[in-house]
Amino acid sequence: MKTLRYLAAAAIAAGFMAAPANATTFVFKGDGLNVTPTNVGNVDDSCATSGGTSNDLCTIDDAEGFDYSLEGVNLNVKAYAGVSDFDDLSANTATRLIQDINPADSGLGAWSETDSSDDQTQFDAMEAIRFVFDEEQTVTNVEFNAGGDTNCSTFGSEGPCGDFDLYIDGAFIATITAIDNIALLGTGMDFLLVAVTEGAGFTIAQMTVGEVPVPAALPLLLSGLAGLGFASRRRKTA
Ligand SMILES: [Ca+2]
Ligand SMILES: [Ca+2]
Ligand SMILES: [Ca+2]
Repeated sequence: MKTLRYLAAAAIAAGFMAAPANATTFVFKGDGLNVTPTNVGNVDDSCATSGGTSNDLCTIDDAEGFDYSLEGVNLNVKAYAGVSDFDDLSANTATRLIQDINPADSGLGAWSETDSSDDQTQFDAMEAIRFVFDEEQTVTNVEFNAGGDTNCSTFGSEGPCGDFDLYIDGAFIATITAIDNIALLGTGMDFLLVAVTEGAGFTIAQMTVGEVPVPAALPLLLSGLAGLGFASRRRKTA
């Protein structure tokens, strides 16, 4: 039994030590920009002339959202308005997603307000952003901005970033305060962030994703455990 515990602890430790394989950083903001939508037929670049700024990109069919592809990682992003939880997501609640490229310190946002006093590009209360990957990913180093408040800490017309409800693969995880950089968001295929703070909001500037780490030593350890089990059975029956 002592050996089994030791091997199990080693397997867990190996899992924690393994770095995410194939880390890929999507930069949506203008500063360091490395992705624009691949479904170019759904890109409205004229949203720049209706209150946006040059180079901004908006969805035409909001329910389709924007597709991104980088280093073999495929991602679909959608924005929603008037939602309180995961069950409210539908084509009816989809809203215009903007990749706000200018100014350079913004990012992905929801452009849905009729209230012109609010920052239109940010995820304000009951607006949501959903990231769906084509395979399971661990999402790390998510950078948030709020207009001129790039560190999410200053109270004012464009900040702070406020809180959001996090759902991963449809399950509620926690209510989280958006800060400049969240080191680890979680692991899954489907990440939904529902903004909950009235009058505060955020854009998603960038994020790093990696395949879920599988420790190289784990299969070997498991075969070792199976071997021990076999050996102990043989001793019992002998
Ligand atoms: Ca803009
Ligand atoms: Ca908004
Ligand atoms: Ca920031």
